[in-house]
Amino acid sequence: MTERLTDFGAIIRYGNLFALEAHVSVIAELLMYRFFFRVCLIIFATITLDPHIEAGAQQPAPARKPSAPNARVFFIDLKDGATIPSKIKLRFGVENMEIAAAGVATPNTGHHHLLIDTSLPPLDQPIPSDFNHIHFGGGQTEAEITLPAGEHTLQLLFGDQAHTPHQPPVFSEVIHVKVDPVTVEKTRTPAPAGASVFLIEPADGATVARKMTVKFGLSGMELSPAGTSKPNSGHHHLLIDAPLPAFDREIPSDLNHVHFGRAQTDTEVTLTPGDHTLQLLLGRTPPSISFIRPTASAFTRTQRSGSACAAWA
Ligand SMILES: [Cu+2]
Repeated sequence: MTERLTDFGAIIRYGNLFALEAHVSVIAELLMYRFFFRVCLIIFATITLDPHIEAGAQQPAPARKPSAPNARVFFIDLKDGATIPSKIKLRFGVENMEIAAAGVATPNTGHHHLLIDTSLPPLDQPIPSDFNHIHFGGGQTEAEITLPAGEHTLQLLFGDQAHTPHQPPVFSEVIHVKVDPVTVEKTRTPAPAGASVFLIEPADGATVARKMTVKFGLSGMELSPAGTSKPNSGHHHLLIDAPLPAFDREIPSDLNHVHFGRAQTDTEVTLTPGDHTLQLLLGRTPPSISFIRPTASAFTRTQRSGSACAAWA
């Protein structure tokens, strides 16, 4: 800071010398303001932080209750690395201690706390209560939770009647889970009345070439690429030999559910000889959500006779 202040002096002095006074003093002024602002900010931050530092330092650690020898808590039927549905019922186990509701001061008892996507809190303090630290102060041993798609960690931490971990603390191993996006419920956007999607090509019952072009039609709505949030719009999904998927879930993405997220209106499909079904389903993608009312076209049956090497219509 001192160095910078000297610099300001230099700028101002030399500024005068080179008759650039006005210009330089504006810069100097701006720099001064910046310096002043920074000093204010530091002072402000110190004032703001201080009470917290003091509060943390002065909070007396509550007396911790002893845990029973070999006490342990664990998830029942949940393995580390498991892929789980978005909504899941978790069951909590405890061994060598008993469950008691919060406030009940019986020795060798406590209640479960579920830690979601967080590490162990300070063990000599009451366990925080928020979205990441869920208390089961009623003595519950199971809970239904809903997690967003993706990877998460789950851990159990036992707490006494005052929500403070025992001494030594009793906690489970960290369980890593992956939530399958297909199981995440989606809020659906209403489709305008009369909107429909349909296959322009091929016709229902047509015998087609093994490799053929499928053309998609849409009326009463507009096409928009995946990820855009234009109202009354969506993109095509071609269902090949697949029934309609659940409408309140993300449309699966695999060989039987082909997404046309760039708002394409046709595609080339290669089918094995035999009977197949093709169906269109209009959908939207996150963040603007997945499905609209099923405006799926009628099934189009395409056929290919078993005889090989012929020219297909
Ligand atoms: Cu608690």
